[in-house]
Amino acid sequence: MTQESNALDPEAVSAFREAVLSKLTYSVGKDPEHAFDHDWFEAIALAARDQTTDRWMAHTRKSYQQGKKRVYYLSLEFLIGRLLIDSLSNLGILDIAREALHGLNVDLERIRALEPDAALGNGGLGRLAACFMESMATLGVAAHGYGIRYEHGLFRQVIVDGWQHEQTETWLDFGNPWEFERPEVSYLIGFGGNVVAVPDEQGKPQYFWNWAEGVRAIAYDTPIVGWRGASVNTLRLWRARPEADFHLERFNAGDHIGAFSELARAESISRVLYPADSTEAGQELRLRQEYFFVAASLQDLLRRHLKQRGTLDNLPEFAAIQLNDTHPAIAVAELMRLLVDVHGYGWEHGWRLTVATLSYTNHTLLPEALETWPVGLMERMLPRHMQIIYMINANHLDALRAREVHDFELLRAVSLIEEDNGRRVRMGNLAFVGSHRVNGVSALHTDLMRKTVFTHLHGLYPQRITNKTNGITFRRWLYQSNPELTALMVEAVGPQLLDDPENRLRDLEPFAEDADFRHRFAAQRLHNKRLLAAQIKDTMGIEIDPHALFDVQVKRIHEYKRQLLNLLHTVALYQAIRADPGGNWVPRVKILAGKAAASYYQAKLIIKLANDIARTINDDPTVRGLLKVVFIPNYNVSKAERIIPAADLSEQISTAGLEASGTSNMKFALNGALTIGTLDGANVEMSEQIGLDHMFIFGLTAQQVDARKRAGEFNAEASIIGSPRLSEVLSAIRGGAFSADDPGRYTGLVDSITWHDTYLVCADFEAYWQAQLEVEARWRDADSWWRSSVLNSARTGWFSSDRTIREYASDIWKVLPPTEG
Ligand code: 26V
Repeated sequence: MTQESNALDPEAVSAFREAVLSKLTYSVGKDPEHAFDHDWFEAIALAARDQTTDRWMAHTRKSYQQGKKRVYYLSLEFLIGRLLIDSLSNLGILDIAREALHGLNVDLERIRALEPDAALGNGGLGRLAACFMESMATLGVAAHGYGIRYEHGLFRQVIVDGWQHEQTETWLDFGNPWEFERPEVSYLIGFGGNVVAVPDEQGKPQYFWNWAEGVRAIAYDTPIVGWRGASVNTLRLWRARPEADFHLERFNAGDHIGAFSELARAESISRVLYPADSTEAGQELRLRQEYFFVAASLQDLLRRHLKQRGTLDNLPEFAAIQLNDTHPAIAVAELMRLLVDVHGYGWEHGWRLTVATLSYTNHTLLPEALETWPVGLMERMLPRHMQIIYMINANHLDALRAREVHDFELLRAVSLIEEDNGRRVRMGNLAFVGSHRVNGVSALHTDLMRKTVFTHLHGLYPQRITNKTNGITFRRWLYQSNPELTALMVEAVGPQLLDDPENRLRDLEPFAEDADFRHRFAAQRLHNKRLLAAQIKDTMGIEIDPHALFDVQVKRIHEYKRQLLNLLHTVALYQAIRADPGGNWVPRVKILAGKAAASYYQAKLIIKLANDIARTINDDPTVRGLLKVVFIPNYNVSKAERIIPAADLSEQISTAGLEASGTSNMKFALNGALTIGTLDGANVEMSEQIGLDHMFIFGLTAQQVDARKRAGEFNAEASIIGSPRLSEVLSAIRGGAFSADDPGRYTGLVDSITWHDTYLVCADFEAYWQAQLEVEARWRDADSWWRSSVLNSARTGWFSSDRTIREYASDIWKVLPPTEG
């Protein structure tokens, strides 16, 4: 895409070329004659980083002078992906760089593929944090992201004989050209030990925490540049180091391993990202990670605030701290500890400052993902915090009793301590009471927060819960990942589209009626499909027809996301084709990808089933390629950038009420795919924006799902008996039609959904089948399909993360004027 509207400035081209050559020589230490592609990558990245750095300094200086309020986004995950094209594109020098490198016989496309993904996140939550960082820089919101610089990001998925295996991801092996190490920005973080109360002059107890173990947090900064270099913010990630490198006396005494044990223990904190996205909460190392990054970040931001303002009295006027899920919720207790124990504030005053500064985003209502920590563990690891939590809880419950709330069940539900299965601290409740705003990530999800998990707290604090529907950055998910489609759109509606897609995308609507435009739109998308097909052929050896309907489901593998429903449909289609091989079938390619948590057996079995089904169908000559199934291994941000622009059909089929928002749904629609989906998460708002005529909505609603749950209706026998198609599919899978080597492999899986269909896969099967028939009918009517496709792109502007951030900025952080309407 040509984002610089005029012809390239030859001076800029040669200046960039010189900059790259200079980096290659003096920073990488290579002669261009002997440089490997990886050396070129580093040189280009460093040259781009210099340009970012110039703006970064200028912007930071300006923001200090202006004394703006700052936003601090605390997140254990930032799923960034690659940064090369992102930086060049946002700096407005992508074409300049390409041309400059061309002159050196270096192909930017080849170099781009060498950059490892920064996969410091599991899925939607981490990717949202990355989109938000980019949007905040674009909108000029002075923001700092705070997180952990994991040495190993999300594992690499390899598929061996159809099963997922996990391998470590080593993204830092060749260094990281985007970051600046800041050894001088370091804080000591305490763990364990005990608390002593010493009376002050007035006889009031003062609390001193004598921690037993100290770990050092070292800052690493990555500049994040906004669109057209509008502004540059900082992502500050902490690395854990021991207080002392190793124990010299122990080493000299011959204990060569023990001398390093503290080092290993300290460094384990930033060693690896927790690779689960909803299970396995509750391990000690995880709590150490949470406290480590929260404590370092709060010390850092309080130091900055004090340096600028001289007092913490006005903290909420100049700092807004957003907690990305409950992972940083210990911030409530830590901020109180810092204000009261360290900075000498009275409890009440400290509490007012804390609540006014913090806000919390909830990203899931799944019970297994709601964090709670055993009281015993907390007392051992963070004894002072446990006291503070007890104190917050006592005040919280007293305040309710003072308001004549005496209902025992209610008090029990809103308490910060769960008493039922061993005493545990409820981090969601802690985050809720310690924040002035608590938000959900789509209208339905927010509504369900009010009605379910937080219903009692909502009754007590009715103003606190607010909705902020998620968004995505169009710079990455349209301009960078789909440059040709972007160019076509710009040609149609003008270059303003690039600066104001939220409003200007709509200008594409009339083009849905323009046959020539539709043709070109479809042709461009065919080009993307060819690219993906070639990649699949190269990497997996599977031949797919680019003219077939590309039906795509890519996301973490989870029972509630119902990849299984998609697979049941695949088998039903397969059986239908086999029954009538000469029929007039719509050629279709089912594409799936996603990672399962290592310990999530059922999810891993679903991956195996996908691969078993793929092998059987792809090898069956009677199908004649009319149906192909591909499970693309190791799904990540870079693969998403290639897969999403090539999709015709986007699968968003979670059990209604369980997907908080979804964000790939928005990426697909923006790129022209039509959605088949349930009324769940942000699909609801999408159907309002795009129109039901241009999506395939099916299945039980959240209300109907809830009614079944209340009635305990999970037995699927009736659905199976009522659908001969479904029963045939299930008996084939159960009977080993896809697992001849181990015919019983799926017996348990099929039995479990038959007797207890928790995610209502069978209940929704027929509706899904019917919706898929509509998909096929629409696909056959190319005019109608492409009209809808154009309208999907045209009507997705509202899902820009710029809109989402503007809402946070005006309603929660108060760093921008109120939004209209
Ligand atoms: C929970 C846990 C628990 C234990 C270990 C590690 C870990 C990591 C993450 C989580 C929380 C998962 C919540 C989550 O990812 N929610 C997703 O958030 C997206 C952005 O708001 C949203 O689009 C998805 O619908 C929602 O599932």
